[in-house]
Amino acid sequence: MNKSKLGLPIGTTLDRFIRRKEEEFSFATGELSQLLRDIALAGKIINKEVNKSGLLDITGGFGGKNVQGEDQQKLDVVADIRFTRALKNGGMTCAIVSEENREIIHLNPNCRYVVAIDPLDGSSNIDVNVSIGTIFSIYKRISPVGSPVQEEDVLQKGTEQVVAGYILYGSSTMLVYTTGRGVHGFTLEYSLGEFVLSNDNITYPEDGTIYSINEGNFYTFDSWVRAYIEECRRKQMSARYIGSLVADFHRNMMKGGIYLYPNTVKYPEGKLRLLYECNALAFIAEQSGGVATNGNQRIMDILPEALHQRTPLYLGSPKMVKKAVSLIPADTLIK
Ligand code: AHM
Ligand code: MG
Repeated sequence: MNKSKLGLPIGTTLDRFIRRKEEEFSFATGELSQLLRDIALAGKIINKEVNKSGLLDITGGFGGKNVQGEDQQKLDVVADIRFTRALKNGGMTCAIVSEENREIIHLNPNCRYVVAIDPLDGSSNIDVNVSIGTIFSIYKRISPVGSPVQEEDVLQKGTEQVVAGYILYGSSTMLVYTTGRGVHGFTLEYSLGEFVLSNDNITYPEDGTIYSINEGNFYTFDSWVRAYIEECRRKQMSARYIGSLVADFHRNMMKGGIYLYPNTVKYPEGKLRLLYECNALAFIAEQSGGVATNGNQRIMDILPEALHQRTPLYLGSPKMVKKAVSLIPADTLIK
């Protein structure tokens, strides 16, 4: 049998893997394991909807706007409902912060976990059969269990995450997560309807040859970003940009590369959201050997001030990120 580095066979179901690894959770009561299983279950349901989206009338605009003023896709809304329902019914979550909701969603105050989630990221790719993803972070609340959830419970630094992960709805569907002890990847085995271990202890290559950035914004970037891109071009690196953060991240983690979403004229604070997009990927990157920074601060050290706060993001192989941020002029304060 093909054994993984952890001694568990490749093909072990996520369920069994979580049970075997329960001792990894610092406060192993089984609640976190259940919560992770709830997310996986909702992911399988979303996966079904994503797969048949061309057949049903669920692609395209919903007609509404999310809190960022962006058009909501029907599948964005569907995914938000599915995850909220799964977390509510699972009974382990006291509150959710979601890209699709302006305010905190309060669930059972007798629970101790807060979930920050982007239910369906890369929404501009939904209609065109291109990879999309779900991103999630789990935090332990600070205020006492049983009391109403406070802002301080959700505005925690990324360093406080107890679990982070993503689901990639790509050429195959994968769930990748970390509890702070390595990064493990599970592929959805369709005939079983189960996520099974396919990539354990994933290692982010120290260096790489892929750079991922929306180069259409070239002239709106700071000069140091333009200089970095020009260097990538001179070195004939590969430009790869899907426009779905999870897919771009996953490829770069597997092959070695850098993802950049700098501040631009349109997005002076950067586009990506700290709580439910950047922190989870930063945790996974660091756990696998990568780096995540906003240019002058480690992403996970940023103390969030608002639920939907944005940040510039430079994420990837340590050597590449180090090179990129070394070009930032000392007197430039990047937000
Ligand atoms: P979304 O949450 O509205 O889907 O936006 C986030 C997405 C990321 O997945 C992706 O990396 C980025 O926005 C792409 O932005 P752009 O189209 O400006 O390059
Ligand atoms: Mg998003």
